[in-house]
Amino acid sequence: MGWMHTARFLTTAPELHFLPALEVPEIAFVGRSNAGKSTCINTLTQQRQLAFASRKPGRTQHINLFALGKQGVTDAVLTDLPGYGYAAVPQRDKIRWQQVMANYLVSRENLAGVVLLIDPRLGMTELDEVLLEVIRPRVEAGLKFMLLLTKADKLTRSEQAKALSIARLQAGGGEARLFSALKRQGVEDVAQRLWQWTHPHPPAIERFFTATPASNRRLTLLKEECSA
Ligand SMILES: Nc1nc2c(ncn2[C@@H]2O[C@H](COP(=O)(O)OP(=O)(O)O)[C@@H](O)[C@H]2O)c(=O)[nH]1
Ligand SMILES: [Mg+2]
Repeated sequence: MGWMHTARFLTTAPELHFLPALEVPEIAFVGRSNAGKSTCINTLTQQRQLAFASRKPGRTQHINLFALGKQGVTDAVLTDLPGYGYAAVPQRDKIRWQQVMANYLVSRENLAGVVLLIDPRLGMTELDEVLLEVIRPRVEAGLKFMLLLTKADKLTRSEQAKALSIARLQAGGGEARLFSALKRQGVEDVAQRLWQWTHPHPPAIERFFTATPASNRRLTLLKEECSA
């Protein structure tokens, strides 16, 4: 989907309060390190330099924002949150990072959706579950949520089906999907969902009545009739 390919580096920050306040909807990608997050973002956006932007020294533990939108007009933002659970990271850095992430997920006002990436061969880890708990109140209040099972090419068809049904239960209220960067499985589907999350349709009646000048006149008449 062309829209995702418009992704461009916007900014980077060590924690939430350094990020610019934005009006456009934002979608956060989260997951443990090695879950396939960079590969997924690169595949969806078809841009290798995005992961490169995130990998620059000093930015690996940062929140990185990428702007989306055609003709240079930003209509949505992708957030790349650093991966968690990497064993080699010192304990105090882990705790600091968990706080940065929790703060972002709880407080970012324009956050419209969260994509949680899971390697289905490992399943959900304790930190993934903590993250689910952190966002649960916002999901209940309408935040979009998707569990993305990465590296699906490493599973047989029956393993994929099993992993998906487990994930659907775990996603509690959200949705779950299979994804493979290698086989390009789920790429279009995920891109389309992210578009829908960030471009909610107006109610059907508005869509119908605002289609043409003639239908605009009908809408005006209808509104007058209703208020009469
Ligand atoms: N087979 C396969 N390997 C993948 C896929 N996505 C990522 N990987 C591999 O998994 C490892 C971690 O990926 P990466 O995107 O760096 O994970 P991140 O730490 O979550 O950003 C790398 O060796 C990738 O090549 C996929 O769809 N299929
Ligand atoms: Mg990465």
